[in-house]
Amino acid sequence: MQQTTDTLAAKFPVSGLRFESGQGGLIKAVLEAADSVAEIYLHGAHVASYKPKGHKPLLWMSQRSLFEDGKAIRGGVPICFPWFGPHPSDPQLPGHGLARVKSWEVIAARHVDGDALQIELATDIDDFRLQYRVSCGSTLRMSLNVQLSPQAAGPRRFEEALHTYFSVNDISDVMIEGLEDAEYIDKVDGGKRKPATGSAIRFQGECDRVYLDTTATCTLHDPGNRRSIAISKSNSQSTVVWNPWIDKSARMADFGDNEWPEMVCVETANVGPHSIELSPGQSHEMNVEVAVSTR
Ligand code: TA6
Repeated sequence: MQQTTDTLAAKFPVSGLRFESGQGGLIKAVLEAADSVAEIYLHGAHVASYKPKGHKPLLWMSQRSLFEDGKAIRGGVPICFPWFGPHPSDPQLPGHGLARVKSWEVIAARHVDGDALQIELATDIDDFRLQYRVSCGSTLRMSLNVQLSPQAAGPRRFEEALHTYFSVNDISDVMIEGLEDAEYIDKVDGGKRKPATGSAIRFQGECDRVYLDTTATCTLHDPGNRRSIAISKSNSQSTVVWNPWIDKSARMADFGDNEWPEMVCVETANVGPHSIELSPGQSHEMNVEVAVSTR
């Protein structure tokens, strides 16, 4: 079925759900729940915004983001799959994989847990079937289910990340708790593996760290917005923390030179040593829940 705003509205007549032409003419689903509103583009199944009632938007979006087929959206929650970062052998392939630069199909929409609205999108990449559920309510819940086709010739391995960009008042005042006991790969220092720091994360420069063997809930303290954000997860062993700071921001065309103080990524992932191997017919589901509280 050709997905247009009209055919989608007719196929998914769920109260609080509508489909609109968004930025760049890309179709987005707007989920208006009792306690929050969210926007998800079919392009990349990309959660572009989430705003709980009484709070400023939780997710950050660059003013310079592209909204074009084949290009990643800079902000919100990009889905990284089936590889994380540059492709291991072919630099011509898109960074962070194919899932975020292709259009997905809406396959379901429903009310869940009383007053939350849920939309489900799906796509096929190689022998993998991806189904992604986004639930918009008093919290934001995202579940990425990956199944390897029963017809696949043999086991296949993949990396995945929900590369969430959080909006903060000023990165210099931000503190992240939850990763004090995790070793990490420091991509700002040659990819060296480093011991756990034993302390909360604060930012005084570019930060690009893959925390390992961690299932911990992270708490992002954002005093300038008088809020904290709890990021809890399941079936994820890696957490990535990123702020590009000044120089890296200036090198990205789709990232404003002065935007770096207002964002930080805390990414729910299975990457590097935590990549996932599936046998034909097997599936894996990674989940994350984002909850805001006033400080
Ligand atoms: O998650 C952090 C990271 O891997 C950084 O190294 C930086 O490249 C960021 O992702 C953004 O990647 P992108 O391909 O979206 O520009």
